[in-house]
Amino acid sequence: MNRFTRAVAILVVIAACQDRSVVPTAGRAAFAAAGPAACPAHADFVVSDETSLLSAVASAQPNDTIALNGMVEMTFADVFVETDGLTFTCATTGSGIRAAPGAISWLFVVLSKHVTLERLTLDASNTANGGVVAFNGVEGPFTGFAEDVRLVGNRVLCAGQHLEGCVSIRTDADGLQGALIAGNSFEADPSQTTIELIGVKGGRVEGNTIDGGLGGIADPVVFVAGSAGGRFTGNNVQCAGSCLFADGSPRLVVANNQFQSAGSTTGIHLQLGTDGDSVAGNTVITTAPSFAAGLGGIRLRDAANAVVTDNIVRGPWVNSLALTDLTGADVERNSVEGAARFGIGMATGASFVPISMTGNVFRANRVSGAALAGISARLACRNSFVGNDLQRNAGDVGLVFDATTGANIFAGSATLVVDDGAFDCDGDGVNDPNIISGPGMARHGLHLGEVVSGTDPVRTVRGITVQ
Ligand SMILES: [Ca+2]
Repeated sequence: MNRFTRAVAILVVIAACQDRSVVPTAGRAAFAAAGPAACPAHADFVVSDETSLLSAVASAQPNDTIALNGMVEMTFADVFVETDGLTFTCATTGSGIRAAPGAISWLFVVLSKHVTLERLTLDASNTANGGVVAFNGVEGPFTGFAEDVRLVGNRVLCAGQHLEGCVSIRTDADGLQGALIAGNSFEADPSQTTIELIGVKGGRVEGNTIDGGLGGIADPVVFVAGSAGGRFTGNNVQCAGSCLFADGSPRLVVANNQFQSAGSTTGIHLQLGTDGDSVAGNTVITTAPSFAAGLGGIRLRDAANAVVTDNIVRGPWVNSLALTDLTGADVERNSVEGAARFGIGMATGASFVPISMTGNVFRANRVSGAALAGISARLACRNSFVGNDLQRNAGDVGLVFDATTGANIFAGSATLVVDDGAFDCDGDGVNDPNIISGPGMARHGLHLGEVVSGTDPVRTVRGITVQ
C-alpha cells in the first residue's frame, strides 16, 4: 500500500470515528483576529468551542492558522490533525483546550507534517492517554506522517491518571525527522513521562520548565529507540524517577540545564548506544539520596568518544558521576560534591565488556565530599588523570585504583592515591602497572569493601532496563 492510499484509509477511519452530526460552522475569518499582543494577529479560523474547532480542522488548507478563543472543552473527539503545516494558536491570552472527564484519549493526535501548537494552555488533566501524540508510521488503524512537530510557548498540564506520556512524539518506522519543543512550561504527572521522543532524529527540547515531578517515579524526558542527534538544552527540570533517560540515542547533547531532585533512581541517564553523546554545563542537585548503587547524578555508559564537561553535581547521589563501558571519553572541569559512595565511579553497575573503561581522560575535575573515595577506578586501563582536585574526600582517599586496573596515568598529589593496580591490560602475561607521578607516595592495600555494587532493584522505561 503506498502512502497515498494509506492516507485515504485513515481519513475514512477517522471520519467514521467522528460524530456525523458535526456541521462545519467555523467560517474563514475575513480579518485578522484582534487578540492581545501575546497572540498572533492573523488567523484563518477563530474557534471557541469543540464543534467549530473540529470543523475548522476538517476544512483547513495546508499552512492555515487556527486560533482558539477561550478554553475549548472536548467532549467526544480528539483533534486529529491530518493537514500539513497547520498552526494552532491562541486568539486571546490564556486560551487553550481541555478534555471533559472520561471523554477523549488525547487533546491532539498529529499525523501530518509541520504542525505547530503554540501559545496555548493544553490541559490534559482529564484525557485517558496524554496530551499530544504525534507519530510517523502505523499504530492500530492509523498511519501517521508526522515530522517537524512543534510545540512552542505552551502551558501544558500533564497531571492526572494517564496511560501514556504527556507529549509523545514517536515512530515505528525509520525515524521521525525533527521535533521542536521549546519555551513551554509543563506541570508533570509524577507517574508518567512528561516528554518522550521515540525514534525522533534531531529532536530539540529547549528552554522548557518541567515542574511537579519531585518524589514521583516517572521520567521528565526520554530520548529512546534511535533518537539520534537530539538536543536537550537550557531546560529547568524537577527530576522524578530520573532527571532524563536516554537509550539508543547517539550524538545527544544535554547541555546547560538545571536539574533538581528530591530522591531519584538516577539522574541524567544515557545508556546503550551513546557514542558521541555530550553532557555539558548542567547543574544536577539532589536533596535526598538516590536509590541505585550503580547509578548516579550523571550516568553514562556504552559510549565511544563521549564528553562530560563543566557540570556541577551536588548532594547525596550514590555516585556523582557513574561511568561504565566508555572509551575515549573526555571528562573535564566537572565539579562534584557530596556523593554517598564515589564522586566519580568507574565501572559501576553491570559491565558488558572485559575492560570497562579504556583510554578516557579525566582532567581538571574537582571532586570533594565523597563518602568512600573521590574517584573509584576499576576494570580500567590506559586512562589518564591529570590536574584534578581530589582533596576533601573521606579518609583523604582521592582516587583508588583497584586490582582490576593497569596502565593508567596519574599526575597530581600522589598522597591522595591508593594504587592496588595489578592488571594485565594487553594480555601479554605481565601485569601493567599504573604510572603515578607527583608529590608524595601512593598508598597500597586499602580495600574498599563496598566497591562492588549491590544488587539494584530493576527498573524499566518503556520495557528498557535502566542500568
Ligand atoms: Ca601486560
